[in-house]
Amino acid sequence: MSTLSPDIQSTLAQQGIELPSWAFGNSGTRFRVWTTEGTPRDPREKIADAAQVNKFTGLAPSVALHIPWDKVDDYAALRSYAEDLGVKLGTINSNTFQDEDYKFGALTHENEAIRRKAIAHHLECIDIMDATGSRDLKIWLAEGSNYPGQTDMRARQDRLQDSLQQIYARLTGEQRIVLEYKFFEPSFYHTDVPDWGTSYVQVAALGEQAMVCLDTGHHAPGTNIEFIVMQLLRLGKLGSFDFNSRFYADDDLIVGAADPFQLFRILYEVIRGGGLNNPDVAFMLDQCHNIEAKIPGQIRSVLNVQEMTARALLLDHDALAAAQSANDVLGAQAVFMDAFYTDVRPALAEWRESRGLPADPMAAFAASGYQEKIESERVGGTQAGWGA
Ligand code: PSV
Ligand code: MN
Ligand code: MN
Repeated sequence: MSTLSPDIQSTLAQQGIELPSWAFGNSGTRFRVWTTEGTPRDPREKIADAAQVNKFTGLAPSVALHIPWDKVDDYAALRSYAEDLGVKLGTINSNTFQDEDYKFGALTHENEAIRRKAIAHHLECIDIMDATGSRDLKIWLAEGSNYPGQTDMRARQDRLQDSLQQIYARLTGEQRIVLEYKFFEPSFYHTDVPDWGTSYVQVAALGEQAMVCLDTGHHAPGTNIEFIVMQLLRLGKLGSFDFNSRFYADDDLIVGAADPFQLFRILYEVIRGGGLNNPDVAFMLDQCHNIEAKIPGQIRSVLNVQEMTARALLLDHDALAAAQSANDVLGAQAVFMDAFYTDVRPALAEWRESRGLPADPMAAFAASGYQEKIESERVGGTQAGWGA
């Protein structure tokens, strides 16, 4: 067991991980969307569930919305509803992947009317950000092609830049665009923003208020993700993370579940690059809980991030630097692995109690009766979910 120094404790106290509203709705795969009892029926109920995660962990102070899934008439009212529950509204995610018009593209479409419609959707998202007080507009584009020769990939890059420029021009004050990349899916041959390099090139041409969003599930198997984290931090262009874990494709499983060591390595580079508690780097989850309970699934997720952060903070930087500069391969690796293998759970439980939080948030939530309450109250109505 480790003890956490006062420095580590105060660093941990500032950690905040944004939750995706869609994690609380029903989800599934292309084969079936599973239903669960007590699932939220509207954006308010999703926010209420997210507030529970924050209540039991103190780690999740904001909730990201997805438009139009979380469309409401009055965003200012939604904002005060959230704030009354102790959470803020965070990143606004645009959605150009469920409209028939966007079958062959949205911000890259060669038909000007369709491209204008997609740009208008993003401008509407920025109007929403004005009302919710959100800083970030997250853009993920489901655009690309399935067959070689199907489309002019180069012309699409030019149209994408033009569309992004029009959206960027509408940002006010501190608002930002974060452009998310993904190597495949739903297109299988080419994707218009497939990798961090393309996202970087597109946002660098826009200006300082445009950054890259790194979703941990959006890389080819075997990719060294921490290298990308290092590079983007080095370039001052890492805007946000979408955390989740994967075994095969974009599985959207609980962060740290598939490969805790990878999460540790990423967080080490975040710390090394000054990104932890750096207001320019937003930490978000992008997950779906298809078969497990959703609120505990999110509690488990933020605790996983906190545990790997604490382990990465324990790393002895001086010893590592000394071993590295002596080219002591095994010595450097031992220093690195010592931190990774340190069990921080008892120390974090003590730390939580000292801050008036439950030592075991999973058990405290289970004992709270909240799940039983929503299961009995939220009967009937349309259950909100991925795509609803
Ligand atoms: C796409 O796979 C993605 O990661 C984007 O962030 C979307 O907005 C999100 O999933 C929600 O489905
Ligand atoms: Mn994502
Ligand atoms: Mn994804």
